[in-house]
Amino acid sequence: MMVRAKVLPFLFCLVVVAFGTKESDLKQCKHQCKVLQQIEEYQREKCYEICEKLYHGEKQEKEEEEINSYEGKEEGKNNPYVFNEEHFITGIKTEHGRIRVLPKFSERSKLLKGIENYRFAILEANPKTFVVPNHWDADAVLFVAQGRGTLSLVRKGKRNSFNIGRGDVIKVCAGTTAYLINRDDNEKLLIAKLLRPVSTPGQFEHFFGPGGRENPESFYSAFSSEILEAALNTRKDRLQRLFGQPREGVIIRASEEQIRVMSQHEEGGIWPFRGESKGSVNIYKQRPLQSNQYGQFYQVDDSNYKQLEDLDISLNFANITEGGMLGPIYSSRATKIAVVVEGEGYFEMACPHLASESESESGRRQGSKETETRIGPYQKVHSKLRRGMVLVIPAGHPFVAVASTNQNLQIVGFNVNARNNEIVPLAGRNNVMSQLEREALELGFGLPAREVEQIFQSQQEEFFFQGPGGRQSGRAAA
Ligand SMILES: *[C@@H]1O[C@H](CO)[C@@H](O)[C@H](O)[C@H]1NC(C)=O
Ligand SMILES: [Cu+2]
Repeated sequence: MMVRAKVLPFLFCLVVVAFGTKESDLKQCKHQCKVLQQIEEYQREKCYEICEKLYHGEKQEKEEEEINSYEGKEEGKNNPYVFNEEHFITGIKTEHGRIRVLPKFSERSKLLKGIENYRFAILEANPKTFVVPNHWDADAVLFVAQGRGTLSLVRKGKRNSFNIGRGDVIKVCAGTTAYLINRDDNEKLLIAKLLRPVSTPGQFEHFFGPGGRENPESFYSAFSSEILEAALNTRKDRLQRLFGQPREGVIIRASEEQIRVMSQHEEGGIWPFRGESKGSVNIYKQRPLQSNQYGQFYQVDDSNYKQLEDLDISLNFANITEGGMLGPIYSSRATKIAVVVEGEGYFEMACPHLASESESESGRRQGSKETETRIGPYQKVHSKLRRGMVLVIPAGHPFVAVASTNQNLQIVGFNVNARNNEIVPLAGRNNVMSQLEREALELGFGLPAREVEQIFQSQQEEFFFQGPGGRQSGRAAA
C-alpha cells in the first residue's frame, strides 16, 4: 500500500503533463503507462484508467486550469508566445540526463497553428554519458547550446562521427540512426532541437534500438520470435538474451575508456554522404550580418550550410551586449522559435491578434457578430527573458529584445519559412521608413515630412542600439 500511495501521485503528474486532448494523445498517454518501468502491473492498470478519465471527462477542466495558470504571471498573462520550464513535457529522464519537449504549438494557442507541424525539444546529458542509438520519424536541426560531445550518424550505409561543441548547427535527416556522447568531464551537454515530423504532422516518436527489454524497449521485440529467428538466422534463446537485457534508460553512463575511443573524431567531420556538405557548421564562426558595440547577429542558412536547403529552416544567433538592445525589427516571412542560451533581459512584441481576439470573444458573448478585419489595437506582448526560456515570434510581428545591464543576452532562433525571408529594421540607419517618399510620410503620419524624417534619422546605429537602461535621461536628440 505504501508503494502504491507513493507512486500514484507521481504517475498522475506524469500523465497529466503529457496529456493533450486528441485521440493520439490518449494513445501516447497509455504508451507512457506501458513504458514506465518502476511500477507494478496493477498500477499500470490504474495509469490507463487515469488516461481514459482525462480524455473523456476532464478535457474542459484541463483547459480552464491551463488558462488560470497563466494569470497573474508577468510572462504568462494572456501570452501564448512565451514558454517556461513548466510548459515542457519531460519525454525521457534518467539520473544522467533528460529530453524535454514542448507540446504541439497549436495546443497552446490557435495563434500558433502556423507552426503546429514543428516541435521543439531540449536534450540535456550529464558529463561522460552516452545517449543510446535511436532514430526519429522527424527531420531535425540541432543547435549545441553548451558542452562538448561526439555525434554519430548512420545513414545510407555509412557512419559519420564528429565532435560537436557550442554554436554548432547540425541537421539530422529523419530515420538516421544517431547516438551521442558527452565527452566533457564537467560540463553538461545541452542541445536544442527543432523537429519536423515526417509521418504524422506535429507528432513524433523516438524509436530505440538495438538492445533492451524495456527502458528503452528494442523495436526488434515487436516482431514475432519466428520472424526474428528467420531474419537474423539465430536460435531463439540467443535472441532472447540479446533483446532481454535490462537497460538503465536512454541516457546512460559510459566508461572513461569508451568515451576516449568514441571521441577520437574531428570537429565538423567529413561528410561521406555523396553530394552533401559537412556534418556541422558553427554559427559563431560565420561572418556576422550585423555587428556593432551593442551586439552581433549571425545566420546559418542554406547558403553556408547546404543541408538546410530542403527544410526551409535557418538559424540566427544574437549576442546582445549588456545594456544593449536588438531591434525593433520584424521578419517578413519567417516565424522564429527562439531559445535564450545565456543571460537575462526582456522582450516586447506588437501583436494585433491577442487584443482583437479577446475583444471579439467578449463581443460574441454579448451576441454581436463581428466579421470585418480590424486594424489594431496592438497588444504589447512582453516578458522577462531568462536562460532556457523559449519565445515564438510570428512573421510580420515587430519586436525588440533588451539585454540586462550586467550580462550579455544570447538568443538562438530557428526560423521556419526561412526562404526569401527578410529582416526589416524599424529603427536606426536603413530603417524602412527612411525609404518612403516625403509625401507618403506626410500622409502616413499626418505630420510635416521634415519632422518625421528628423525622428527616423536620429538613430545613427544599425540593428543593435544602446538599451533604455544604459541611456542617460535627456541624451536623446529629439
Ligand atoms: C558575445 O559578445 C561578447 C562581447 O560583448 C564577446 O566577448 C563574446 O565572445 C560573444 N559571444 C559569442 C558566443 O559570440
Ligand atoms: Cu499576433
